[in-house]
Formats: sequence, C-alpha cells, structure tokens
Amino acid sequence: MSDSQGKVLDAIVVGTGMAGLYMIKRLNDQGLNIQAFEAGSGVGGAWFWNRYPGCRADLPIIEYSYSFSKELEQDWNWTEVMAGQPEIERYLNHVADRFDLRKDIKFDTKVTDCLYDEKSNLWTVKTNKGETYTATYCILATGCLNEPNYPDFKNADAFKGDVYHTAQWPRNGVDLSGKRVAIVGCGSSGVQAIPQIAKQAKQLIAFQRSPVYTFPARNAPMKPEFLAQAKKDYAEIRERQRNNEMGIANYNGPKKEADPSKPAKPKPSKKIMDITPEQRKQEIKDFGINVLSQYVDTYFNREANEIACELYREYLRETLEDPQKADALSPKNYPLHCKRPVIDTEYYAAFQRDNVSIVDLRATPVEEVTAKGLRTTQAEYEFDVLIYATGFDAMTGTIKRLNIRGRNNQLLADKWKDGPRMYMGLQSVGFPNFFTVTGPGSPSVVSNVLHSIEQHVEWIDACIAYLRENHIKTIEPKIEAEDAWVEHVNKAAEGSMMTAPTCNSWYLGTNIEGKPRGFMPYLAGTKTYRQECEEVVAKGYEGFSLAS
Ligand code: NA7
Repeated sequence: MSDSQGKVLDAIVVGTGMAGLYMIKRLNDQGLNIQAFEAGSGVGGAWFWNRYPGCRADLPIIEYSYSFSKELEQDWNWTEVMAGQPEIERYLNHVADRFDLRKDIKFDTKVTDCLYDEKSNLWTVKTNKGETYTATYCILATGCLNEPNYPDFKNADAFKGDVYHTAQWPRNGVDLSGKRVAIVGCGSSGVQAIPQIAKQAKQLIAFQRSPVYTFPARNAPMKPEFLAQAKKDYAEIRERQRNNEMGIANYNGPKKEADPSKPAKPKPSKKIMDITPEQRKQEIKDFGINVLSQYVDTYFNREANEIACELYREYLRETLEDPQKADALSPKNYPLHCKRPVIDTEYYAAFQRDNVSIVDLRATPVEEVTAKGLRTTQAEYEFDVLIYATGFDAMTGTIKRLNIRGRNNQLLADKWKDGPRMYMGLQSVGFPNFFTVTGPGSPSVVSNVLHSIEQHVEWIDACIAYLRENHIKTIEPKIEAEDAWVEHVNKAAEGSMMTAPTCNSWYLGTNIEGKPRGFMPYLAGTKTYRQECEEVVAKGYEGFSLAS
C-alpha cells in the first residue's frame, strides 16, 4: 500500500484548518514527505464551513492570528477588531499560498479510515475517493468543532422548504430577503446570525431552548494607527500571550504614561462580593454589562455567580421593553461561565424589531417537523427556510466517526465510549505515532485556540524531529501516565462553573443525546500546560514509551 507514487510517506495530516495548515508548514520545514487531506474544497476548517451571516471571531483578531511568522504579522492588514469569517478565510488562503501549502493538500477528500499495522509500524489511511496511503505518522488536525449536530426531531425530513445548518453554510451564500425564516438554536452561532438574518428576512422566528448570557462584542473597524502600533508590539503581545493562562494578552494598544495631573482612570472591582448592591449597579453603568464577566469570584463561587446572574436578568428586563421577550431571553437555572463565552453584535436589539419573534422551547417543546414548518406543543409555525444553529458533536465527534484502529485492531471510538482518554491531549495508548492537535485533555477551546494550536503543532513537530534523529520507531503513552492525566484533567475542572451540576454544554458533551457527561478540555491554563509539556520533554518524554 502506498501513495500514488508508490512511496511510504513520512506523515499524513487530516484537516487543513488553522491547525492543519501550520502542521503542514512545520513538517515541510523539516523536509518530510507528507500528504494532507481536506474534506472541503478550500482551506480554513471551521472558517471554511461556518460562513453564515454574522460569523466572526470572538477574540480580537490581533490575538487570534498566527504568531509563527514575523513577516506575515507585518504584511497582513486586518480591517476589523474582531474580524469576520470572509476576512479570516482570506487570511488562511493567503497563508496557504504564501507558504506553498496547497501542493500537499488533496481537497474534497474525506479520510474514512486510519489503520495501524503493527508489523510494518505504519499507518494506512483510506479516503472516500478509494485511495490508500501509508505513512509513519498520522496527525489529526480535525478541530474541536467540526461535526454538525442536528436535532433528533420527529419527521425531521418532512419540511418542504430549504434547510441549512450554520456549520455547513453554502459557499455562494443564501438570499434570505423577503423570506420567512426560522432558526433553531441560540448559542454563539445563533446569536451571531440572528441580528444579520433579521435585517434581510421578512420574518424571523428564533426557536430557543436555552437562553445565553451574551456580552457585546465591541467590534469596530481597525484603526490604522492601532494596527501600526500592534505591528510594532507583536513580539510583546505574543510574550504576554505566553504568560497568560488563556493565551490572551489583553492588548489595548500602546501603553500610555500616567499623567500625574489627571486622576487615575477608575477600574472595576475584582470581586463582586467585595462591593455593595449599589456599587454593583454603578459599575454596570460605568463599565457596561461586560463587567459581570470580569469579576473573578463569579468563576468559582456559586453565591457570587448567582448575584451576577440576577444582575444580568435585571439588565435584560431594563434593555428589552417587552417583559415577555425579556423573560424568554433570560438565562435561568444555570450559572454564568458554564458555557463558552458568547459575544454579540446587537443581539437583543434584533428582538426589538417587529419582524423577529421568539419561541421558548423550554415552555413549548418541538413535537415534530411538518411540511410547512415546526409544530410545538402550542402551535404550528410556518416558514420558508429552516436554519439549524444547533452546534456540534464537539471535540470527539469527528474522531469517533472515523475508523481509527490501533494495536490489536482496537477502535478508538470503542476505547472512548465512556469518554476520551488521552495523555496530554496529544496521544492515546494503543495508537503509536498517532497525534491529535488540540485533542481532548488539552486547553484547546478553553483558551485562545490558535495559541493552543501553535503550541501543539510545535510540540508534535519537535517530537517527530526527535524520534527521527534518534532512530526511535514509535512513541505512545504509558497507561499509568494516561490514567493519571485523565484524573488530572478532571481535577482541574472541579469546582468550576463549567462543571456545576446545573451546567450543560458541549464542553461536557451533554448537548448530544447519549454522549457521556465529562469535561473534555484541560482547564489549568495554557501557561501551566505549556510548562507541563516542556517538562515532559525535558525528562526524556516522561510518560511516553519510546521504542527503537
Ligand atoms: P452551541 O453553543 O452548542 O449552541 C447550539 C444551540 O442549539 C443551543 O442554543 C442549543 O440549546 C440549541 N440546540 C441544540 N440541540 C437542540 C434541540 N434538539 N432543540 C432545540 N435547540 C437545540 O453551538 P454554536 O454553533 O452556537 O456554537 C459553538 C461554538 O462555536 C461556540 O462556543 C463558539 O466557540 C463558536 P441548549 O443550549 O443545548 O439547550
């Protein structure tokens, strides 16, 4: 078995989003003979598929951009503070061209099987095109949010109008002007899409199961002087990212010298419990509603968190004149910080429009899909277009759907039936020379994910170089190291609002029917994690078995 030229490859990379592109670049720089596969017809991964109206980064783009090339940092000119999907996709295409990565990618090609052969110590990778490739190393760069989740509604196929998912949005866009549109799901994607769709559609019905805590994105056009300064400060920005547990520098432009003639600018309190109810309201007035997400005690202290939740609901009642809409949009029964932070641009303003209504699925669940729309326990709603913004089978969904077989023909999906088991989110016992970029058990989605991607890609790249230099045939975790790491990951999440008993989220897998509940990312922080990864290497790949 071989690639089309009959050779055994050094490495195979699956996926060409932010992780895959950088992985290809690093392996090319090492001079390896590689092949990458991409299910889409272009690069970008999440930024290729999620092209729904309003899709944009939820971090300032200066922070959420590659740090590996100084020249790229200097040459690329961002136009918005929180760049939108089209601009990010253009950037990733530029990266692919600039570093000549396309030559290694087979597009429109889905990997179906990754099979380890113990005798030859090679991975065989099969694709939906009927091709077979073999390589020493197999690297999954399939991302954490890749497998779209569709609700299990009765008569799901009955609807006669057009159906879309935000995560599989058509490349040529969808004209929703003058249409009656329904959207199911009000997580990050729904929250970003609703205000944009509301502007086009004749009528928009949002079918909402759980309202979210969402905070204004504070997006704006990128000021040329800010960008120029950021370009000068990139080295410092990246250093600050490395020293922050989220991989975020919180860069606000040039540091200003304090003017002794002016009073110091006030800052909000650190803890909500340290201030009186009146002061809390004053801080919301002074610093905006985003201040609620900044009080450090709300992350671990239930009482502090509940105070913030109540203030949030109060803010909604004041913002939305219609008390019924305010009530329907009010998150209840689960804490702030349970789900990944949601940021928005005029989300609540969209519900002030006459053409936008909300159906509270907590009060009136969906009974079935009909030819004309959706029937809840209360009514049948008719529309022309149905949009699912219902998220993903996150973190493990794609990996478990692949036929990945390691030693003794063991299926990875079987090994993970009660939850993912990996050492450091990089490798799993029984699957030698098989790596995942931002796999479960690493900080990935609870950090600036591109920062985590770069750290993982560099670790894997250096590991492969080490194996080759030292003529080591396989690397694979030891079972005791993997078990201890899984335990360590669970411990790191204890007491967090993200694992509160009342919390349900895709971090926990509870958004997918039948998926075991368990917190999948590693919450100790990116700085801590990076140090742990470096220590493992310094101790001769502690916790891994290396076989010559
Ligand atoms: P999310 O955050 O998982 O949101 C999905 C939404 O869809 C959420 O409101 C869900 O309600 C809702 N949902 C899911 N299944 C159903 C069914 N069966 N019926 C009704 N409503 C349903 O996905 P997003 O795409 O918005 O965001 C994912 C990440 O992408 C985000 O965190 C950013 O990092 C970017 P629920 O909350 O489960 O009650």
